[in-house]
Amino acid sequence: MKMIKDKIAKLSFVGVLVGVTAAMFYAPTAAAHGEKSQAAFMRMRTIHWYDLNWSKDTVAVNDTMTVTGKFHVFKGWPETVDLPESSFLNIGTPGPVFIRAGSWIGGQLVPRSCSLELGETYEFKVLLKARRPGDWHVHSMMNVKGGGPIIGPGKWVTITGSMKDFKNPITTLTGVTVDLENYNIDNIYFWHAFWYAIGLAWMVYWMRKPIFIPRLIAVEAGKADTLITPTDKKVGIAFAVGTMAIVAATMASTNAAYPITTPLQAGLLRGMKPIEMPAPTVAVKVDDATYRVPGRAMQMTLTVTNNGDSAVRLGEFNTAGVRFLDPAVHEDETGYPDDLLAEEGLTVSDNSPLAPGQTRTYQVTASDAAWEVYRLADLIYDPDSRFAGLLFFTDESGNRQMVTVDAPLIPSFI
Ligand SMILES: [Cu+2]
Repeated sequence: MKMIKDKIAKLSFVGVLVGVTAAMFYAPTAAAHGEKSQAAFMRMRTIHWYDLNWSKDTVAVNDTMTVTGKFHVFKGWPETVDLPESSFLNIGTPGPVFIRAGSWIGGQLVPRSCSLELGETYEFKVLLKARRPGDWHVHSMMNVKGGGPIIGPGKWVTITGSMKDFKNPITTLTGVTVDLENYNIDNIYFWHAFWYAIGLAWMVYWMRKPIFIPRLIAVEAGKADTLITPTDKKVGIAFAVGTMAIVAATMASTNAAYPITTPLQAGLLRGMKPIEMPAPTVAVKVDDATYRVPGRAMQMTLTVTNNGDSAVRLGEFNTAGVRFLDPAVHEDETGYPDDLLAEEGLTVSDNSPLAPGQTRTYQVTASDAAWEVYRLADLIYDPDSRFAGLLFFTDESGNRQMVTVDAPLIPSFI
């Protein structure tokens, strides 16, 4: 019995070793950064990012690039995510590999949090300045207070050059130009070192003499008073008065050196300007929607009515940043991230032009590895099996119009 136990112990130890070693050598390149693990229904039912454009995919240190696009705030916002009354337009990168030189929603600079309205569509732009060389996955992103990060599509961008060359000059209202990259750093180092040294000096002053046992004995023998000499008292007073004097004097000298300072600027920005979206001329009703488990596709039955005056064809279905296209109708020319772009992912039963006034029932299949890679297939684990997305219809003159769809998504099992 003992021998068997020992064997099991040995074997499990070997097992643990093998496991740990394997884990050390297994380092997959992460292609998405956080969004995959979030609940699929939340990604499909919060913010829809579209018309995204990354102005460059290679940029030198100190050069700038922009991330632009639109986002639609879905009106069927999930209960567990607070309403986007206090939201912050962010950019998802691993630290300041870029700095955000500016960000705008509807043409307004948004360095602070802002209020977004459900059902509205906004235009945004983020100006990035390259700082650290490497290959970085740059996401558009919205932080919602009480909700968390809502991560948009990410695209790989390469920064070339050397971080040593990075400069971040800014001219203050007092007319001084400083480099924010290292402005005031020496001053911070100096004052922290200075006060740390004074703290050490105070400790060293007392540590010159034995610290613990003799003092303990002296206190217990009732001779505590002998431990603090008149010189010690004078030194104590010198430290106390000196500290106050230095604080007062340097506070005055700092005020003299920087006579104009303002408090931190903060506060919610309200009244963000949405895009005036034209009323869609195509009406879409989702009759049913299903997805196979396991599988890489979802199917929808749509009843589409064209109320416009030009024939339309369905070119794209977009959900959670994944774009399913019918290449006969629409081809992407924006350099959209490969892993999120299903160039031939949209199959429509009859995608011939839908004439004005006509109604037709479409069988639509959106199919791509992205459905699985981005774990939209994990909707099966979610407590709310509903999806939402954007449909894009293209008319005869090439104009695209967006229609939102939203319906239950029912699994079917093989
Ligand atoms: Cu990423």
